[in-house]
Amino acid sequence: MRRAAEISAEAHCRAMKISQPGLYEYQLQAEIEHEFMSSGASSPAYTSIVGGGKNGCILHYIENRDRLKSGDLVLIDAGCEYQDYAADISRTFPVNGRFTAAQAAIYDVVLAAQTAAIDLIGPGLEYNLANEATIRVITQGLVDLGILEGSVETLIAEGGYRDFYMHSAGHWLGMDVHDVGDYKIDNHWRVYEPGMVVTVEPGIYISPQNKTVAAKWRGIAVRIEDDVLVTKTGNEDLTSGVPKTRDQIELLMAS
Ligand SMILES: [Mn+2]
Repeated sequence: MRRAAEISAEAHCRAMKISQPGLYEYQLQAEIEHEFMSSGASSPAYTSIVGGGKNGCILHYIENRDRLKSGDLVLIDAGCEYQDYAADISRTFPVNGRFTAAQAAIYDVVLAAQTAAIDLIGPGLEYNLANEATIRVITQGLVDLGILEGSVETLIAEGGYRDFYMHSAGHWLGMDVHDVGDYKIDNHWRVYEPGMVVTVEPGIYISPQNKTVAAKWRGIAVRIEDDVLVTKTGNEDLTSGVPKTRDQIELLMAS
């Protein structure tokens, strides 16, 4: 799994470095999958998602046939299968290498949510704490940006964030990308044990048709996903080989 994660991280770096306006989404897919298999992976672990601009709002977008535009983000969810084990990484970066102010604001909320969630993964901690952390940080962030209105507590209790964050924070990862294993036992959240691997993948998706938000936000989609191993003392991010802060991404893309 460590090797599957390394290869997949390297492939995402390759996509960032080669990205430019005018390429087709499938051309980034080709770069990613070339990197997988030339590094010894047998195949992608699932159909690669490469969504430029508003296509990132479509959660399982696999057409990958549109042209990438300057000023848009591109959301890539792709991981390889190596010796029967899967990796699963998402990164979102600007097609032209520079985040706009609106994209940066959304990006930083998603990254803060992911960081908060990873901090809550470790032996003895309940599975759902990380998910709850992503909901809290994303809801607070959307309120701070004026995208949601009202009290954070009420928006969380009533699911007011779900127009923008409509999936949960992750899943077990192993020989299958959505690996076998219970999330609850006897109606109680499972507790992490060393050796488990889980994905952490919060996102914010602002529909291009959403007239309740200012025009500058519409069509922005960001997901950040890493593969996290539970260790005896905490956790280890197996996919840290691909940058995820805005500065790191812009630096890599400029190189
Ligand atoms: Mn995933």
